[in-house]
Amino acid sequence: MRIILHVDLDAFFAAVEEREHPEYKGLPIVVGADPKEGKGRGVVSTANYEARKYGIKSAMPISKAYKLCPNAIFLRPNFELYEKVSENIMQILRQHADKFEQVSIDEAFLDVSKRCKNFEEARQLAILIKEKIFEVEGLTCSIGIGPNKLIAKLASDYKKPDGLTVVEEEKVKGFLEPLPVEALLGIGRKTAKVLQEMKIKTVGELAKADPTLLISKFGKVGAYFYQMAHGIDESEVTEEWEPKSIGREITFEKDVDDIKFVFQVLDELIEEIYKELLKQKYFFKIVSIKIRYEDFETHTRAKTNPFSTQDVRLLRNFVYELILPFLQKEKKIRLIGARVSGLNKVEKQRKLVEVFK
Ligand code: TTP
Ligand code: MG
Repeated sequence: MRIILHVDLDAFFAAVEEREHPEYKGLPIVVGADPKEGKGRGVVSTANYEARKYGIKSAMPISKAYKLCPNAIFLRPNFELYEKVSENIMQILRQHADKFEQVSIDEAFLDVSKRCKNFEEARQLAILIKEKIFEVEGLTCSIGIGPNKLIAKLASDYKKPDGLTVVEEEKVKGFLEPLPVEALLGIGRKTAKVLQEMKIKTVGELAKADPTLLISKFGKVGAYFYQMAHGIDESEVTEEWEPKSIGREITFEKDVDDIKFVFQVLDELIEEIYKELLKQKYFFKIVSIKIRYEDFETHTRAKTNPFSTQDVRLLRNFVYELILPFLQKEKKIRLIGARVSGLNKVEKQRKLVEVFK
């Protein structure tokens, strides 16, 4: 039997700001782009729970957030600080896991199957972890405990903020049944709508659906939906996650349709990424791009190079190649970004070549 914890910090960026500014306590806080009195561009990174009462949430246009609550405290994100806080917390978490996997800046899985004999011991460990995080960083988190990553993640989401939800193997079915299908990873609004047409609204209903019908409707992922609905997830907690990536993105002051200008800005972003790579002495393997149109339709694409490199021409070629198909639309562009990941301190391939020379 496996015992997995999923830890997710509460309103992370906003909670850090609240800690840094005790004078904001109890007030709605929105971290994100400058609202410029409702005319601002860009989006909300996150909002504290007070601000969420007004309907403000992550990824919403900042102008809409301003409309919903003009009196909220609007702050620009301080990524350096959040990254430092995140590092400290991940270090605490790592110490309490047999296997550890950081999933994002404020989220991690801990496999504790060896160190905890049963779910009760895991619950005690989770309480201890919550206390430590609060003691060291003054922040709260929500923890889910389950027999696999899927259930642990759903459980941490179940009660927020400052939640602790334990779902033992025998309780999985009852826990999943009433959840809306959108709670499952990969089921967004579009898929949920198709499912609804099939009279499937809850995970329990999804579990009872005919799997061949799901596959005929959704292809391979249909089988995956069916598995998730039954609480099946064999994936391991893996430590291979590459925490570092270097990226830059920009939201234009005005939506843009001048392709030449887009390439100019892209070149600047690439140059900045390249400088940062040299500064931090990293070699990359993966290049990704992001583009958002005026109607908020957003796309990301990535391409992996077979070896680690620091070659700025390769970086530029990859970015161009990835972004090109998205520049041939009628729509104006609101945001573009580029990122390198799969970072390494050594240029593996070249070392090998040198050995064989
Ligand atoms: P989340 O864990 O998704 O959100 P949260 O921690 O703010 O709130 P919750 O209590 O619901 O967990 O994301 C972690 C941080 O990542 C969040 O504080 C800000 C950042 N983020 C963005 O910048 N943009 C986004 O769209 C999302 C979802 C998060
Ligand atoms: Mg969070």
